Amino acid sequence: MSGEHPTLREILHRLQRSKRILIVGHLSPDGDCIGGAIGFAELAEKMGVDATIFNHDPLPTGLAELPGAEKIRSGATLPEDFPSAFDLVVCMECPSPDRTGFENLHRLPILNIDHHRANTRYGEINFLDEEAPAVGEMVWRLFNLAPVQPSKEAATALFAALSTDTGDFRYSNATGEAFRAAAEMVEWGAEPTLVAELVHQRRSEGAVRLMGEALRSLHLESGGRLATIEVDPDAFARSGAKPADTDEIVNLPRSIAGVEIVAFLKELEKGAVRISLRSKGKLDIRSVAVEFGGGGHTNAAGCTIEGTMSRAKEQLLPRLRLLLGNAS
Ligand SMILES: [Mn+2]
Repeated sequence: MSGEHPTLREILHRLQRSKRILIVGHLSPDGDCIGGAIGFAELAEKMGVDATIFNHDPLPTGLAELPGAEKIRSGATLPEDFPSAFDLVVCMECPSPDRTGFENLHRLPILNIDHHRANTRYGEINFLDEEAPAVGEMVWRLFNLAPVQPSKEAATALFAALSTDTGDFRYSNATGEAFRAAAEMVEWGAEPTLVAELVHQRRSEGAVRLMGEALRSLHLESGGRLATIEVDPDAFARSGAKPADTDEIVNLPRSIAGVEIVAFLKELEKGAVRISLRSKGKLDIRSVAVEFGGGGHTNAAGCTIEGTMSRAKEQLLPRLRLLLGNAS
């Protein structure tokens, strides 16, 4: 087994040597980690391996209705029969083990599946590809080689992974390969319309009202190239939104002509500001997130800054202006 760059065949062989695997996604699971996990679980089951999906955090509204998601369990601590009932852990798009929210995963061998650039290679096997548009696409590749056929359910889950991570095939990672994968998933029975409904038409009233609260804070600067938008605990209280109801807010300023960078600042409790960053084109927003202890991708990244909202902006905005300055 080559730990450095395992082949798809080596990964399938390692899976086949297992009897019961535990698949774990990252905190605040998203479409890619959920869809990738559902797809991988079916691949394992069809190869005769029992699979359990267990996340630290519950599924977001909408994606919780994805066929297959009903099998996903969640909890603050690992299942009681861990590690004895399992012989392999599969981490689905976790750049480091702590992103799972669990400790002690290392009591079992780990298969580490990820497409983040800064993955710490913590697995016995590291199936890593930073060029991959989604981990769902990486699972699709495994299915293509495996002697089993994915069901309509697995195909839809993998399509959900791919379409959410490519922003409905709008981001720069929507490569020819991504479209080829999507085409095959649809041929396997994936339902793009269902996925679009679950992703875009399952918001709570509070989530939409929170968008209104956030839009009132919208601020443009640097000649309209940099947009900030924010929500604080009062905005959550007024709108009736939950902490997870913020997915779409960072995208609102992105629709404005001329905006190249968006910073969405979310203060859930006094003293810490969670920041989602988005950029267009070659602007590497991840480089800024990393400076504040965060991570992500070239055009989508995040970090947390301790302190008040105004203090967070004082630290963050000069760095974003610098990134824009270097690009112009
Ligand atoms: Mn992903």
